[in-house]
Amino acid sequence: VKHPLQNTWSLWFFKNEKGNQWKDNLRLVTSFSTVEDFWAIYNHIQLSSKLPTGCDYMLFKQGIEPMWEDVQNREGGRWLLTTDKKKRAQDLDRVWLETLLCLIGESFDDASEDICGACVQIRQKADKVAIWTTNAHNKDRVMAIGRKFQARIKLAPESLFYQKHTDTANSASKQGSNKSKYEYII
Ligand code: M7G
Repeated sequence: VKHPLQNTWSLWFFKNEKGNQWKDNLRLVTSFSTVEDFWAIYNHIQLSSKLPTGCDYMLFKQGIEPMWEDVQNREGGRWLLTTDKKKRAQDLDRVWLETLLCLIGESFDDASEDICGACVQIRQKADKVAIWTTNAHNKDRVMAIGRKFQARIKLAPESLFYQKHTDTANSASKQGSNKSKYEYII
């Protein structure tokens, strides 16, 4: 008999095909709701560190699309971890797996309700791992999630920032402005 998870989770994949709209490059891979199905999928897909530049994996609760526009994300934000390229080989896959286990294991106590999902993004300059939460104003839950996340991934404290999706979207649309605004820092 399989061991049920508290939530059903959907795995998404993003591949940067130039000329397409961002949403057209996003694919729902599969959904799962047991521990055994999680490992079957995890063991079947490519490790993050082996993906080409520009690709993302996203793991979101079923029913929440991995985009700012989803009603569950609109008021939310993300704890963002930017990983040192030099340490990628040793850190990225470990950090992403730990992130996945935090999510499916509901590791954030009551604050687990605020979890929407998580992403890993392979980029030229620095890879990113982020946990998305549903409401940037739920400060207690946001902080509880951030602290737990930091403790679980065991990385340097200065590297974790929380950013509202509205601020991420704004700074993305303003050309030349790469100033990032952060709500919370651990
Ligand atoms: P990114 O892939 O999150 O980071 O965003 P990157 O700059 O390191 O590659 C790149 C671009 O993808 C953004 O500037 C947006 O144009 C688009 N994009 C990313 N996200 C997460 C969304 C989203 O949730 N909704 C929409 N409409 N576009 C997005």
